[in-house]
Amino acid sequence: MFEYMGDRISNAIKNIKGMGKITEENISDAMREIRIALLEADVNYQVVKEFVNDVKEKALNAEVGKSLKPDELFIKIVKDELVNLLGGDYVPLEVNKKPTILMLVGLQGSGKTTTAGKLANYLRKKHNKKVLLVAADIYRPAAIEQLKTIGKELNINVFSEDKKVIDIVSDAINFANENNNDYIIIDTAGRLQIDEELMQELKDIDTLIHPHEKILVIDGSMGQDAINVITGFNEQLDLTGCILTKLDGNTKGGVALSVRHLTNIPIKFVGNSEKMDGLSEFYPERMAERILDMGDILEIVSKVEDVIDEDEAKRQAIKMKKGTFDLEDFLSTLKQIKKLGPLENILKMLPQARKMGLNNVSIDPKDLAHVEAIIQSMTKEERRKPEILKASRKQRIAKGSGRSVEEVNRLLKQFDTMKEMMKKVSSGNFKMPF
Ligand SMILES: Nc1nc2c(ncn2[C@@H]2O[C@H](COP(=O)(O)OP(=O)(O)O)[C@@H](O)[C@H]2O)c(=O)[nH]1
Ligand SMILES: [Mg+2]
Repeated sequence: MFEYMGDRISNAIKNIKGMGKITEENISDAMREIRIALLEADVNYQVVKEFVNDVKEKALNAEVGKSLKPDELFIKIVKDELVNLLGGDYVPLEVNKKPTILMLVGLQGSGKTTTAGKLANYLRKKHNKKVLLVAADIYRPAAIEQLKTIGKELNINVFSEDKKVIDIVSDAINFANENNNDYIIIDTAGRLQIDEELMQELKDIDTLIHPHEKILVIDGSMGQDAINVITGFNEQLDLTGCILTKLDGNTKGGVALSVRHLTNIPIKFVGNSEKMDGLSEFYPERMAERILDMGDILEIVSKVEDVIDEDEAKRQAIKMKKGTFDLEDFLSTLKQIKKLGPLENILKMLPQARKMGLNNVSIDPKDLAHVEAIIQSMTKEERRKPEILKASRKQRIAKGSGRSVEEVNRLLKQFDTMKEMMKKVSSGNFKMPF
């Protein structure tokens, strides 16, 4: 998402490099590129116009000081304005009531049921909450089944009854109170278009139970129409936030840049895969940095923190520093890395990832599995002291792992290179390649 737009903007800014100061003429090309980039990403026309004007005005009035060169200053202004456009501060989810009630609304197919599961998973993992999912989309039997399947997959309770929606939700609240649930997520029905009947049902639920969060789930790939949908729901329900789904792949994502400015409704999360962990908190600052290819280290850190065993990581870091990191440690690192999910997704978030071509790297999970198989076929002693590996041992390992001797050699060589690099990094002699 946003990659193409980000590249265009970054390129435009590059041209300002080397110029002594910011003048209307110096930045006019960059301003035009930014304007086109935003329009192509399907950002609302009015929003683009205001954004471009704001950046221009700020840039022309800015003092080029000692610390920032004109291009750095300009990029800072663009970044700050992007952050503004994306909504300024991160607006977290209400989590402190007991039970906190969250109602998901939206058109059919926008991703409500999937997002209900993702949120339940997130709340349990991140906030340690005991969540109850409520099946309130009763018009399509398949919808209830879908939520139940998700509940089973996540091992999270799904409340469902053969009653009217209003009765289901009030029974669900009683059930949650009796069962010590901290959080209730109501998966409501959607329509292809906003209609009276749907709105009335949602308003009835709202009046009866006053959910703490009323979140619109919206397909982020649907373009400008999304704004009308958001406004339509908001007029009736006074939304507390929205979640943009399907922002994976090549989605243009311009909606993300228009929502806050046009509707004042905060984006709380974005969905970026069909899987249950495909949900990210929406931090405007991090998003702006990703658009400008400044990377999203904090998101990486938060992912790593979720899955990595901290003590083990510390132990390994110390060994890396000392240069005593061996294949046994490498195997344990590999196992932890695997928990992070596809590596491509992590590489993409590194600073200058696009410049280094890391956004298009594809890593075959099989390669990692082969590496693991090879190391596993070694004895403990061999893992600790790879230098004892001579021809006959290598042959045994190749046989045991079903790989070739060449592959065993390649792995050993890569491991040596990696060890060398670690030493450099920890001794401070390592320079990033840009
Ligand atoms: N790629 C992708 N697909 C999603 C995402 N969220 C939902 N989907 C898919 O969109 C389709 C509709 O989702 P569903 O939750 O049933 O929508 P609902 O009708 O609003 O409940 C399903 O095939 C989901 O797997 C997302 O963030 N990314
Ligand atoms: Mg559904």
